[in-house]
Amino acid sequence: MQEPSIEEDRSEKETIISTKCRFLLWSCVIIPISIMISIVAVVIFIRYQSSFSSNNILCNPLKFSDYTSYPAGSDPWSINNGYLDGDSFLDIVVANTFDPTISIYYGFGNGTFQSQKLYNTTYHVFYVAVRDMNNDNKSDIILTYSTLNQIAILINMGNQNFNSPITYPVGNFPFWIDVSDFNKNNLLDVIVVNDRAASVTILYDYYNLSFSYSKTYPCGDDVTGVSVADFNNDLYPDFVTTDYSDNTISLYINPKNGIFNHKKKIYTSIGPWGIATADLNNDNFIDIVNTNFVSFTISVFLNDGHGNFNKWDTYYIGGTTMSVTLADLNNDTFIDIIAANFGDDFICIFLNKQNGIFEACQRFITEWNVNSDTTGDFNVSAVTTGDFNGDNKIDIALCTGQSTMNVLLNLC
Ligand SMILES: *[C@@H]1O[C@H](CO)[C@@H](O)[C@H](O)[C@H]1NC(C)=O
Ligand SMILES: *[C@@H]1O[C@H](CO)[C@@H](O)[C@H](O)[C@H]1NC(C)=O
Ligand SMILES: *[C@@H]1O[C@H](CO)[C@@H](O)[C@H](O)[C@H]1NC(C)=O
Ligand SMILES: *[C@@H]1O[C@H](CO)[C@@H](O)[C@H](O)[C@H]1NC(C)=O
Ligand SMILES: *[C@@H]1O[C@H](CO)[C@@H](O)[C@H](O)[C@H]1NC(C)=O
Ligand SMILES: *[C@@H]1O[C@H](CO)[C@@H](O)[C@H](O)[C@H]1NC(C)=O
Ligand SMILES: [Ca+2]
Ligand SMILES: [Ca+2]
Ligand SMILES: [Ca+2]
Repeated sequence: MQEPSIEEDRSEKETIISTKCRFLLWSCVIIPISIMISIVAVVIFIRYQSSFSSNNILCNPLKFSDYTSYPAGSDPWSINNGYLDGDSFLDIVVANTFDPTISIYYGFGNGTFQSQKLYNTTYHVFYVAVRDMNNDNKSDIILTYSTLNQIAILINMGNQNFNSPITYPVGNFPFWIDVSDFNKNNLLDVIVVNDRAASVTILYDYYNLSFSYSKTYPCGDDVTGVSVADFNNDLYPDFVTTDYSDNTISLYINPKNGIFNHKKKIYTSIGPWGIATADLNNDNFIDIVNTNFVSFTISVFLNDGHGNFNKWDTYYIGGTTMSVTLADLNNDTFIDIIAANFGDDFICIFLNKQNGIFEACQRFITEWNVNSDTTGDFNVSAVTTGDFNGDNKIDIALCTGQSTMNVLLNLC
């Protein structure tokens, strides 16, 4: 009876040992290995999450035609588009900073344009806006006469004719324009940044070719850009500026009478320049994008739902950048970002991941360096968007330091 007992004892011991072994095996080998594998898997997943999710983004990567190039005047600095003659085809207007002209490219509606038609203005026009100022259903042109401390309005007379520019005094070195109706009396108001006066001027109530009064509001140093939008959803237009030397944006909320009194200073990255506003995450609150000339980036501020912009996301461009515009390029109802690279020959497009977070820059070449020098003279100074060939896809037009205006058609 001893033997079996010993046997039993041994087998019990073996059982205990084998249990211990199994315990050791699990605790010292399999569990740690599983944990390590899981960690590696999670890291890989996080690392490539953007590329997994990008599979859901339409037209990713985007496709555009090679650019078509049109001559412009000397150093075009600003571009915009609208319906400038009687047809339903978009036309493009460019401000030639080192010529006393603007160029208008009348569209054929198929993505091609007539060669530039020049209109006399003055030297050093740094911004061009398009808007029907006198409510006759013909789009007019508003310009900054930057070294004359004026803005100018060209009233559309039809048949590709404009009246001679009528000028209005503003502050020191007007640099950027937006148009709105801040006091909601159905007369348009023009807001102008005065770059060398750290202020904006609002010219109120355009009627019968004149404004009825104006007011000036302080901003940061070397204020560069302005964008008007209703940030707190009270149906009154507010505005935001980029303050280049202060690394801030200045936000003014409309106290519902069109007269502004409280500036909110928000820090952004280094050398804020261009600015644009739109609802980027489809929550019905307007968000802000600005380019940062010095840090080669754009900042994206998402509205917290109360008109507050407490943090920003940064996206890298890889060159000095001024102009930015917002449009849905892949028709998924989420607004994408198009930024011009002034220090190089490409534009950056940031596709929206459908939540206000963006993919990395997709580059599109916009101008070969035709003089084959290496000084970067192909600089993309400004960019605008519109459906230029009537296929319901938003196309891109831009102007460059090579004195060209280039069109890229969306092939999404
Ligand atoms: C666009 O339209 C114009 C004027 O009708 C025509 O001359 C030109 O060939 C067209 N171009 C294309 C690419 O269809
Ligand atoms: C534009 O200016 C040029 C040079 O000053 C002049 O020759 C030309 O006649 C002007 N054109 C118009 C339409 O005023
Ligand atoms: C305004 O002009 C456009 C063409 O530019 C035309 O299609 C539209 O019918 C006009 N609207 C009115 C109210 O006249
Ligand atoms: C428009 O302005 C002109 C010139 O300033 C003036 O003579 C005219 O009476 C004004 N018309 C209206 C309707 O205010
Ligand atoms: C192009 O940009 C560089 C800086 O990025 C600047 O030094 C150069 O003057 C610019 N060229 C033109 C033609 O604007
Ligand atoms: C864009 O989307 C809308 C609605 O989802 C659709 O009706 C339209 O055909 C699309 N346009 C293009 C060019 O795909
Ligand atoms: Ca008009
Ligand atoms: Ca007004
Ligand atoms: Ca508001």
